[in-house]
Amino acid sequence: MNQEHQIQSASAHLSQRVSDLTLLLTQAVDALAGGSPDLAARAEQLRLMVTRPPRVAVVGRLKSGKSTLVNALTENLIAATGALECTMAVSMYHNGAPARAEIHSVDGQMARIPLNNGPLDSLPVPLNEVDYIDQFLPNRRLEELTLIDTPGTATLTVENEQRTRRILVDGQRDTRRASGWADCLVFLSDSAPREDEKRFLSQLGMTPLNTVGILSRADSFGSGAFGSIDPLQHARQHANSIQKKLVSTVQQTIPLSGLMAESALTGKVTGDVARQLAALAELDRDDLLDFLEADDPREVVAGFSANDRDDLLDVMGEYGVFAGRSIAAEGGAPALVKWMVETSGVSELVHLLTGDITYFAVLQRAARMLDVLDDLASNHPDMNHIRWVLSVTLAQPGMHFVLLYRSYRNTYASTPDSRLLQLLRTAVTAGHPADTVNLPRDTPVDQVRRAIEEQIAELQQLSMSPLSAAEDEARERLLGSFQSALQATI
Ligand SMILES: Nc1nc2c(ncn2[C@@H]2O[C@H](COP(=O)(O)OP(=O)(O)OP(=O)(O)O)[C@@H](O)[C@H]2O)c(=O)[nH]1
Ligand SMILES: [Mg+2]
Repeated sequence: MNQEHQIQSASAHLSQRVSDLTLLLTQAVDALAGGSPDLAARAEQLRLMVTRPPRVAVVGRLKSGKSTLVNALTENLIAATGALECTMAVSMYHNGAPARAEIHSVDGQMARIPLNNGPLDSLPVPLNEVDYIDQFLPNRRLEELTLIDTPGTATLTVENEQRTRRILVDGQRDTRRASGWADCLVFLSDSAPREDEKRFLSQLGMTPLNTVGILSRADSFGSGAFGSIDPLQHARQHANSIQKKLVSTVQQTIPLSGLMAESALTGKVTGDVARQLAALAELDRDDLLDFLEADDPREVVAGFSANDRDDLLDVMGEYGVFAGRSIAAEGGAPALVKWMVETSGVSELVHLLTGDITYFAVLQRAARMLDVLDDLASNHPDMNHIRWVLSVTLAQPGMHFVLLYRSYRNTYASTPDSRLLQLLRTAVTAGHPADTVNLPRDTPVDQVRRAIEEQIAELQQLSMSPLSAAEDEARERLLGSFQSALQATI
């Protein structure tokens, strides 16, 4: 089997697992609801959590391009960008009709505003009374993913950071808010993340498996469009070096131009834009710089007002103008849009978010659900019913992967440099005995067995060395997992 086939079939078995797990968790919720009226109410929140599309929280520094990315992902101008007050509240984006915003206040009130064209641009209550905003839009991408756009985190904007924390950090501890919990994370940064950002990330309870890093504003990276190195290439190299530093925090770091993706995918790149750009194709570098900087660009290109030029820059950015003009001249708007989507990095992100990340997102929510059940099983008056639900749920074979993932999450939180993490990560995605020991699936079975046996022996040896409580549990789970892989080779 060639490499590509292996990858495809690997993802296919993960998407099957996503459906199996969703069914299993829904059954657990049904069983929980049968307990008492109070449990039924709690079950309702959990049901919303386990049945909705995976929810991606978009977090990052102030003005790092979070809302622009939400627009690019939904191919719709739904998230306000720039300086509006509503960019300072947490907004959740869901698929739904009619298009509307529901503004939830901290006192539990809700105000509904219809959305006709364009994003919500004002708030019906003072910002400091807003808890969060639900926004509904009939949208294909939102059928696959729901999104949480957060106000920028930065020490300069303490209130913004508090609003983000209230939903993403404190909200996690509140089961009445389970339907709002995030299942995975996109973290934007336009340079290497700072210590306070890494600390913030660690408080969100995610793992590197469900966290994607974005090196944002890649089109203006380094010295920008007019520097000696292409900014997108420069960003790609830099993303690789950031990834090396962040390997214990994010699964992958993708360089991205949200601006180019947003413009190309939301219909801003019109025939007029392409024609205007094409008119700049023959300018040399210095003339183009003059054109961009002149008070009156008509001095450089006839018929171009300062407004036209600024509008063009808003749509394309400097790099888009610089590198896109020859493409516009040759192929018009269709070629320009295609180039912008390809260069922006957005396809890579969509592929990741709608692919394997979905599996980790479902594992994350399943692990959360187990936490809730564990907690209720020791604190709720109806604990016998909950213990029954837990025992039936845990006995399902599909839960094996949830328990492995929970072990991964707990080990990551307590011992982030544990060598068991790599083994857990492999075990959680394996769909074939050979996968568990990183061998190709067509490896002779004896060789696979030997590798698994060696792994088991190594794990048994580990009982002699000092391990954290989470590592100890991880070791047990891994032993179980390798033993079943061994059984499966017979
Ligand atoms: N050149 C360039 N500009 C971008 C990019 N993404 C966003 N911007 C611009 O940066 C400004 C801020 O973008 P937003 O998407 O509002 O950023 P944000 O992170 O949501 O900002 P806050 O919510 O206020 O923290 C806007 O003017 C965008 O047009 C990008 O990829 N390249
Ligand atoms: Mg924003």
